[in-house]
Parts: sequence; C-alpha cells; structure tokens
Amino acid sequence: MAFLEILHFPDPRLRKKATPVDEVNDQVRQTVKDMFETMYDAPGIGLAATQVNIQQQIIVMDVTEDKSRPVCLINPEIVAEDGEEEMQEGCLSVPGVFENVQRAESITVRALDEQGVEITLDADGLLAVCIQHEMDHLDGKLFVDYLSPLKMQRIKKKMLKMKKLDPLESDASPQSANII
Ligand code: K2U
Ligand code: ZN
Repeated sequence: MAFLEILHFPDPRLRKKATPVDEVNDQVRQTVKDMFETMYDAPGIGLAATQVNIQQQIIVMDVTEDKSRPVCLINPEIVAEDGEEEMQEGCLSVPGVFENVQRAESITVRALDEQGVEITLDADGLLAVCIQHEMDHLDGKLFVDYLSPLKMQRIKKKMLKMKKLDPLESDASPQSANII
C-alpha cells in the first residue's frame, strides 16, 4: 500500500508537461497501483501522474459508485470528439473548489493499458469529462485555467491561505517547490 502526496495549486510542479511512457514495465505498473490506491483513498474518481509529481503520461479513473470499473490510460490521445457539455468539476489539487467547465460531450481515446496493449475507448458523460480533466493535468493544465482571471486569483489566494494554516500538510523537504 503506497499513498502518494498530491500536489496542491498553485504548486509550479503541477505545470510540468508529462512525457510519454517508453515501456510499460513493472515499475510503471507499480506507479499505476500506487495511483489507484491514492485516488481511492483521497477519495476521488480520477488522478493524473502529474498530480503526484510523476511526469509520465499516466492517468487512472473510476467513476463508478462501487469502485467496480478502474480505468488506466497510458500515453492517452483523444482521436475524436463530439458535442459540448458543461459540468461542475472539482480537483484533488484544488481542494474545496467546484466550478462549471465546458468540455466535449463524447470522446474517443487511444492509449496503452497496464499490459502495454493499445486500446481504444469511447466515452461520454462523467467518464468523458474525467478523461479530459486528467489529460489536461498531463499538459500542466488545471480546470481553474478555464475560469476568469479574477476567479483564478481568488482561488490562488484561498489555496495559499490554506497552506499557511496547515503547513504540515505539505512536503517540507528542501526540494519541494516554493508556492509562488
Ligand atoms: O484530477 C483530479 O483531481 C480528479 C478529479 C476528477 C474529476 C474532475 C472533474 C470532474 C469529475 C472528476 C477528482 O476526482 S475531484 C473530486 C470529485 C469527486 C467526485 C466527483 C467529482 C469530483
Ligand atoms: Zn484535477
């Protein structure tokens, strides 16, 4: 069992772009396992490797009520999308903030699974939203980036205040990034 530390906005490490996974090996599979454990424990319905300071193109999700459908996408690529849908989103890296974001209503994603086998997934509804949200993380993009500058500033101020009130919550190691 390994729970990974989830980075919080505006930590600059959340802005790093993830690189493609060259080989789906046992180390990658261990990362996937740790990410699922961290996601279920949070609890959340999705998690991108960027959020746990791993710059690899790996996302995990499970949008079911009973945790019965874990989905892992490695090197995901959206190959088709259709329609528009607005849905309220949250983010484990921006705790306590929920805002509406517009995204494609349905998508087709090509990726590798945990065995390194290429898969193609058609998704709509909450799963489509979650995949787009997690793939944004791999590009260093957060759902708050879709909001107005004023809202984004207010959220940044709120996150910084929360960090000051609970410094032990964060990694105090010297290499941890300073919040800007
Ligand atoms: O990236 C994350 O932080 C995971 C999100 C995934 C998500 C974002 C927007 C819409 C759906 C899923 C977290 O799971 S946020 C917490 C949450 C939990 C249940 C439903 C919605 C959001
Ligand atoms: Zn998120």
